[in-house]
Amino acid sequence: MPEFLMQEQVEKFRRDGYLVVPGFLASDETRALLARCKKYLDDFSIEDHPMTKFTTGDHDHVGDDYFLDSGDKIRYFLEEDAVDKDGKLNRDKTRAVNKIGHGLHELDPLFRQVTLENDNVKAVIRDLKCHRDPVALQSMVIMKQPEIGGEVGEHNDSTFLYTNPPSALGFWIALEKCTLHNGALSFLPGSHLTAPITKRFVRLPQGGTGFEALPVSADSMTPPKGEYVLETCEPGDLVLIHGSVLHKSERNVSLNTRFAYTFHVIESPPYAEYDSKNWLQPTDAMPFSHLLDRTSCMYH
Ligand SMILES: O=C(O)CCC(=O)C(=O)O
Repeated sequence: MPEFLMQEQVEKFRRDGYLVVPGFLASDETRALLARCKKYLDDFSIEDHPMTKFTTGDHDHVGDDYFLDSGDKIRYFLEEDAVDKDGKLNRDKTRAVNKIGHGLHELDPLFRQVTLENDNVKAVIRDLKCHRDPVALQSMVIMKQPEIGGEVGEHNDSTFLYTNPPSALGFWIALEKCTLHNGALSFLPGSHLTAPITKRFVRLPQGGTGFEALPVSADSMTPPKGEYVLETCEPGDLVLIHGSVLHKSERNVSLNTRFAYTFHVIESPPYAEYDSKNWLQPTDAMPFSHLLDRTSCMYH
């Protein structure tokens, strides 16, 4: 018997590659996280910022140290359309940040509490039975600012958080209402079973980041079938995202923000290998935190 999810939810996750879990966080927890995000925006010092942008598009160069060294820090990445050609913000800083990452789950007590210290997170991981010794490796708040919140193109998360074999699992929690107009997530159900991981996001030897092709056998290249399903969410809803499922989100064309908190979990050695090519590297001071107590890893 699952501990937190219902059996039908576990089966739905296995079939579709994602699952919406309504009301995962209580409304006071959700409100506290949202208030914390707003405090980060108020405290943001734009004067010290290298104007780094982050996009998951193939052609954008995102390889600067501000991004690559953000795994054990709390750093700010700007919406592309918030920065003029001369590098100046064209709006208030609190409406210019696209995301904050990638060490919130380690460094901020509130985010730590809902991530590493959350018994429901641990129970969900045990329920899904995808990992034996899972670690949390990154976290972000994604803001999707009004009118300019950038689209996130079709992708799967194991491309960006690659292990061999692939093992990424995303926890994505709506902190505000997510609608058709402000960039709710949409998914291609079942694509985690048919779409292979064809490339991985790596640190390039010459500096910066790029994509490296992965060997994929011709017979595993089934073009994904079906249609994208939009998943609108209420504040506090959790979306579990299998690392291989294709998903995306559209540009925020509304006047509302769309704040969400997300963190990712991967399997650890000897069950999966995480190598030095990955853009995100653990540091001695901040290794990836194990989520389950090691004796309970034998649970599976
Ligand atoms: O929050 C979004 O709009 C996109 C999130 C996403 O695709 C991800 O976390 O993999």
